Amino acid sequence: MKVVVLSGGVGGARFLRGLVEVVDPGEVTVIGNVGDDLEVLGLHVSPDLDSIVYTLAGLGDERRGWGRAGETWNALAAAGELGGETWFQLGDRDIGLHLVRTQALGWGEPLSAVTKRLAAACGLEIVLLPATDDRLRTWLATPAGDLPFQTWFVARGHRDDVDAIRFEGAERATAAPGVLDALAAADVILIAPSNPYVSIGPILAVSEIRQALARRRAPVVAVSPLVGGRAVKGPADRMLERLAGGTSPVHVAGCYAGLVDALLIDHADAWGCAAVEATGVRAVVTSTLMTDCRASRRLAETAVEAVAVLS
Ligand code: FO1
Repeated sequence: MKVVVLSGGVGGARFLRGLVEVVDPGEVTVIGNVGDDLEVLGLHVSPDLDSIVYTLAGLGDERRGWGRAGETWNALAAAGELGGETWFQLGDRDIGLHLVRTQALGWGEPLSAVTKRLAAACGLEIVLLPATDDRLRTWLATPAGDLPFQTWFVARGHRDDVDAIRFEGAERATAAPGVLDALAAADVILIAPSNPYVSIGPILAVSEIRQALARRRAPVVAVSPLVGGRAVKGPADRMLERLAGGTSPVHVAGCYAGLVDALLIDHADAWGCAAVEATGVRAVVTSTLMTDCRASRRLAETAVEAVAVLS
């Protein structure tokens, strides 16, 4: 069964870790968010792609959910002593990856090609594709002004309310090689339990990808990132409240209007099923909290099995 997953970073990576235990990883293609990418200390960082690589390779820091386990921070400390920026924490081992990527991009290799090499070098069996090779960056309009994604998320701890989201470069961006073919060949398309606005939003902002989903042949199953109307981690609940008017399952489904056939929601949100189903989207109630690998596997299994209730 060919499975395509649209994914952000930390939550998406945890979901994928379960998925590769229930389906053949060789049949899985992941389309990753690049709206969070940034240049820091001259290095090109792709946080969401890297969270996926590190998590699936067993190299990731479990507690943080980003970066590598057993990390040291000498290069960053030295940069700081020399007046360099340290607000975005790059560990020594992590920097190794960014050096390889930045050099390759510098000599003209597309992000998709270097991502393929990095994923293979880390032993990944899945295909990992950035949504686009073009420059696409997420910006947030806040009461404090327009902020680039990582300034809002990391430097300011996503404390600013978000009034609007903009994806710089999206209007010209085309899908990375392999993305549209994977979507066309998929037996099922999954949307990971990632933030619909800033993790999945940038992927859907690439019009070729949105159109491919709108005209899908395969069923699309999304997993809500909320449990009891609250985000497990990050600002998804606050964003939904402000931008969609609420944090119930139907507000999550509304972010994917016309693009999904089923939405997996947590038991704690089961009361919201009827409103979701009234929009023509099947609601499947399950445990969505990925507390450990077993929970991730069960969630992925339920997502894949949800296809059966759709046919
Ligand atoms: N998140 C933080 O909250 N603080 C950091 O200093 C930070 C550094 C960082 C370095 C590399 C990387 O791959 C991810 C990093 N993240 C950090 C996580 C990342 O910014 C976010 O989790 C994602 O962009 C949101 O999906």
